[in-house]
Amino acid sequence: MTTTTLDARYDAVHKTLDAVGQPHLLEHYASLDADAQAALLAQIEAIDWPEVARLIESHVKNKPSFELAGTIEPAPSYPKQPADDVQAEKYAEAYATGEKLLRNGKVAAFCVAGGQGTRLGWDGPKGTFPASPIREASLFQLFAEQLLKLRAKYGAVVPFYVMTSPINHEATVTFFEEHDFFGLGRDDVMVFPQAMMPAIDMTSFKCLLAGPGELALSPNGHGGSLKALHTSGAIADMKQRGIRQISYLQVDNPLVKVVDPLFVGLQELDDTQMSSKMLPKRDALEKVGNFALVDGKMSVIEYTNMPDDLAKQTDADGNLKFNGGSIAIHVIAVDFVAELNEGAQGFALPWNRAEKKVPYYDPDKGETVSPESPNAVKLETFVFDALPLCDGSFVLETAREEEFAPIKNASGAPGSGVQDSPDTSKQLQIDRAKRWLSNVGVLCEDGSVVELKPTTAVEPSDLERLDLPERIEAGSRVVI
Ligand code: UD2
Repeated sequence: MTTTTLDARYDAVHKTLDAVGQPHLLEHYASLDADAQAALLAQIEAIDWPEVARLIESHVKNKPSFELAGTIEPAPSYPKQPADDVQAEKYAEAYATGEKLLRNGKVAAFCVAGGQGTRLGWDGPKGTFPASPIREASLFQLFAEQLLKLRAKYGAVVPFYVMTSPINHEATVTFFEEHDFFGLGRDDVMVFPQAMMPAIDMTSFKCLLAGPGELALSPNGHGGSLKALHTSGAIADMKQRGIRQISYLQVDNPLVKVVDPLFVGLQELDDTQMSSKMLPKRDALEKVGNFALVDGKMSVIEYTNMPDDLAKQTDADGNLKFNGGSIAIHVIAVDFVAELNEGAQGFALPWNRAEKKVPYYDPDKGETVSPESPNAVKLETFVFDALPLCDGSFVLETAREEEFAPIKNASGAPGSGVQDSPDTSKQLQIDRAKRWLSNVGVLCEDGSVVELKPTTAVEPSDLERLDLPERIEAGSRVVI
């Protein structure tokens, strides 16, 4: 029975692959045992082959040149601090609205953690990386602790959704299980994998095998989250819980506000569908997306697609014209994701091409070879490309030192100047903790190291009325 089913599946898969010029993927099929055969067929069946064939023509055989068509203007943004009394009133109302949503259990947190984190060189899902300065708490733990604090403050659960990829899914689930879901409760954490795309050889235009019975696959980009939220049942689960807004974060930023009442409340008040946080760029070419209105539509132009001359343009005062950098923090309406997926037309985000070194199976050598230079094209979609599909979207400026301390690159030797590393992130976490404590009168001497647990404070006002030390002495290491 099983064999007949496998045979039937093999025939169907073979036909599909033949039609798109990729039958070599089954070349070693006969040498595999039944389990491996079934696993290979399952991998192949999960892929939209006509789409892959189209993309090979458009994005592999050809390098699509990114064209900035239409009018491109800097996107307006809400300032960090309200500009006048009217705006101050609006911010206060938005904050209160966000808090009400939290109290009524209408907000979910969603972390995209399907990336491969290759730059960091950490052997495991990035969320398991020890990120905090003293406790070495993992990124997942730091986010979970914020959620516990929000639960304590508002008396309602903020469910946590985590997107993995098939590559790190099991390791992520095991990590949460080993840590007893950090006290959040298994029922309020949902971990689901995103879809994958095959890596395509740059010269033969064939999809690569990682082994005789395995495709070389990689996650389809965080844009894949908008489909995965639907196919995994996460959106249905959110609807059932009455969730209205999704607070979207990347896995790499320990200073992110997992839910910001002001941000969520503004989206509710403005009745927008997907909105973003931004900070002024460090310099014209900082590796963050650029907010722009393209033909009047809110967009992010990724740094890799932003022409240098446009990035460097200045206004009459000599300030960068496109100074709004995206830090990949969004609030997304549940209804928007549902509409995208349930709409009669379906939806598609543009694909991005990246040339990468992808290990591949060499049948002559009978082994997997690691190339020394890029040999393959990987294809990804980006979540921010959903912004132009929105009916309404705003940008909220935020303070870099308060909300952005990403961990992207392995720390260099002291003095090497590597940015966005565990070392730079820890320093930013310490600096913020000291700033918050100083504001409530704690004297933090130079040379002290302080870690503020998210269960103690998710914002400065949480420290008021706490029993805190008067002074933290130089040389001491204190967790509060
Ligand atoms: C991202 C943004 C950049 C800026 C910066 C801020 C993109 C393309 N660029 O740059 O504009 O906002 O962050 O820190 O996003 N991920 C998945 N599945 C995937 C690929 C990525 O879940 O298939 C997750 C990944 O786990 C991480 C996040 O997306 O949480 C960002 O991925 P990245 O490291 O590729 O993005 P980066 O740092 O180049």
